[in-house]
Amino acid sequence: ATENESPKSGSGSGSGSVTVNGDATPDRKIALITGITGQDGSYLTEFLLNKGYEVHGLIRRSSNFNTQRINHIYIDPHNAHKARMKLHYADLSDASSLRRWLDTIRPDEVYNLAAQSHVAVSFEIPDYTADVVATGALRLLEAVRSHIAATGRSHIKYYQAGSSEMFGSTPPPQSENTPFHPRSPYAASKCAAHWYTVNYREAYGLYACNGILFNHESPRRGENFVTRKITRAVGRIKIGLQSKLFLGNLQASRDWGFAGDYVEAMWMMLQQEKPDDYVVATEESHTVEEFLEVAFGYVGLNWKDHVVIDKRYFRPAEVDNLKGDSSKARKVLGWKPRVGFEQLVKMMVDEDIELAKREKVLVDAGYMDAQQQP
Ligand code: NDP
Ligand code: GDR
Repeated sequence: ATENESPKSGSGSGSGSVTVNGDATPDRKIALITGITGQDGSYLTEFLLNKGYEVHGLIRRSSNFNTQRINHIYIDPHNAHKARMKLHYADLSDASSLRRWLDTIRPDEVYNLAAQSHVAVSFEIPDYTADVVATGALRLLEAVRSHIAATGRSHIKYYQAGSSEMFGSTPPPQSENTPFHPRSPYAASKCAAHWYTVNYREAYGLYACNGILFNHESPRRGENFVTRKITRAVGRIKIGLQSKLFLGNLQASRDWGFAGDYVEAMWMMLQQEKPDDYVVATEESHTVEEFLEVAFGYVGLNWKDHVVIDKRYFRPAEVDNLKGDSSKARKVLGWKPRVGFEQLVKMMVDEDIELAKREKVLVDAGYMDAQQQP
C-alpha cells in the first residue's frame, strides 16, 4: 500500500468514499476501534469489514509506520472507491482527540483495544501504563458519555478489553464471579478500567461491556510475548539463523486461544439486548514448557538443546495459573473457540518458518545480519 503523508487513509475531508461525517447508512454500521494496529485490532477490523461495517481506527503517531498488521486490508482512499477502513491520529492520553473523532465519525460501536499491553513492561513504566490503560479507558468512556449527552445518540455501544491478568493470584478456574487480585501495574490498571466501565453502565445507562479475555495468540502476536518469542525462535533455529532462546519462568500456566476466535466474542457481546461482562477462554491451560515441547517437537527439535533461562525475564510478581470458565459466554453468546492449543502452536510455527526463510534469503545475499530482524 502507498504511504501517505499522515494516517494511511488520510482523515481530511473529501479523501475517498468512506463516510467520515454523518451516521451510517441504514444497512451499514460504523465501528470505531482504538488499538487497530495491534494484534486484536487487525483481526477485529477484518471481521467487521466482512460483516459490512465501515471501520475507523485511531492510531497514535510514531516515528516509524506502525500499520504493518493492517496494510493488507488498507485501500488508499485517494485511488479507490471501496475503502471502508479509515485511520485517524489520536491517543488515549489525549481526551480531546477522542471526543473529536467520536463527534466526527459518529460510530455505532466503540471497541477500546488500545493499551500498553505488556505485563513485564508495565513494571518498568507503571505511570504511563496506568495513564493509557486505566485513565485512557476513563477518557474514552467520558468522551462517549458526553458525545451521547450532546447528540442524543444513546444507541452507541462500548466494548472494554479486559484481561484474565485481573484475576492474578486467584486460583483457577476463573469466571465472571471470581475476585480480582492483580499482580502487576498493567493488571491493576485493567481492573480500574473494568470498574470504570461497570460504573458508566450503572451511573449513565451506557451500553458498555467488559470482555475478560484470557491469553489469545496468533502469527500476528507481538514478538516479545512468550508464545511468539518461542515460535519466532523455532523458525529461526530450524532455518539456521539462531541457536539459543533466552526465556524466564517456564512453569507459568496460561489458557491460550486463537485471537481470530476471540474478536468474534467481542462483537457478539455488543449484539445482545443488554450489556454485560463475559469471560472468554478455551478452558484448557498449558505451561510455557508445554508450549515449548509442542513448538520445538513439531519441527523435530528438542527445546532443551536451545533454551537458556535468563533471570531478566522473571517478573517481580508472577501470575502462576490461569484457566478460564467461559460457560456464560458459551451459553449466552453461543461462542466457542474453533482453534485448539496444538493447532494454534503449529499455525504460529508454520508462519514463522516461512518468515525465517525470507530472512535467510536476505542474510545470504548480504542485505541483513542474522541477528537483525526485519
Ligand atoms: P497489542 O499490544 O498488540 O496492541 C495494542 C494496541 O494499542 C496497538 O494498536 C497500540 O498502538 C495501541 N496503543 C498503545 N498505546 C496507545 C495509546 N497511548 N494511544 C492509542 N493507542 C495506543 O495488544 P493486543 O492486540 O494483543 O490486545 C488488545 C487489547 O486487549 C489490549 O488492551 C490488551 O491489553 C487486551 N488483552 C489482550 C489479550 C491478549 O492475549 N492478546 C488478553 C486480554 C486482554 P501501536 O501499534 O502504535 O503500538
Ligand atoms: P502475559 O503474556 O503476561 O500472560 O500477558 P506473556 O506472553 O508476556 O507471558 C506469559 C507467561 O510467560 C512467562 N515467560 C515469558 N514471558 C515473556 N513475555 N517473555 C519471556 O521471555 C518469558 N519467559 C517466560 C511470563 O512470565 C508469563 O508467566 C498477555 C498480554 O497479552 C496481556 O496484555 C493480556 O492481558 C494477558 O496476556 C491475558
